[in-house]
Amino acid sequence: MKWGKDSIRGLSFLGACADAGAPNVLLGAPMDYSASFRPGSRFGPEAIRHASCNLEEYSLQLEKSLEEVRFFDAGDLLLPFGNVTGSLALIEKAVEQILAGDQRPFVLGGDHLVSLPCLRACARRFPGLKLVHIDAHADLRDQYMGEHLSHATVVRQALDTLNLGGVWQFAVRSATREEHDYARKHTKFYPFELVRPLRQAAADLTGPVYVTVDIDAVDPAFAPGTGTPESGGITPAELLEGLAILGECQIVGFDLVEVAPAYDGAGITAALAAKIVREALIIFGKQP
Ligand SMILES: [Mn+2]
Repeated sequence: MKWGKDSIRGLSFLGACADAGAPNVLLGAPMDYSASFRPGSRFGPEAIRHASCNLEEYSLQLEKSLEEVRFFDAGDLLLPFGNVTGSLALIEKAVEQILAGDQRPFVLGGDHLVSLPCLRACARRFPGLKLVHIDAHADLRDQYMGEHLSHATVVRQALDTLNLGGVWQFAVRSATREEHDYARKHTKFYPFELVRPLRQAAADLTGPVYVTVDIDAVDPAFAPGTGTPESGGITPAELLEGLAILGECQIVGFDLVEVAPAYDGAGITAALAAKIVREALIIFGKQP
């Protein structure tokens, strides 16, 4: 597909360049029809881009600037509303195209199910791909209300259908008993925390790694604009520190999902999300 023809160009993220061949590509996947509680994350990418206007390109924490990272903002995909499998197929095709150009995808959800097609494309290109999952929820259900394709099943689907080199889960504080049992058997499961266990796990994260961040990993006090808020979460500072630790690893794809701006009148969730995206681009972005 040709960017701008099959995708909508709206406001671009801070510091984006006009070169579609840039080494990094930001892409919105505004699908929220698998959300189990409050929908609205389809408006996440737009709100994150808008909030990015308030940021400096320079990161004081990283002592690096977004100006040192070339990235193209491909806008939001036009998805067939209500059609889950059709939307997932389009997202997968778009990410596949980014990877085929030797570019790195940075995807903005949408609900968490958008990570599945991103992972499918990345796992095909990078055999043995490892997954780092930062989320309040385990997302390990076999099905939700009879559906295997749901934002509550995404990590389970990835484990069941892709040949991954392992899944590391951090900051989880909500699961069913079945999910908890499954996590103990099949994932590297580090509930409640991020920084301390990630420091220890980073040495095992060799080879290509995909990072998915659900904004609800952060406490709803800092990120209320999300579909399934869960109290007792990590702080924004902890999440940003975690991303910096992951900078030691070979990150081949990244997504940030579940920002639903309608539940946050002050826009603090989108402000945080924009900062997470800026830091992720600086930390994981391929240099030209
Ligand atoms: Mn979640």
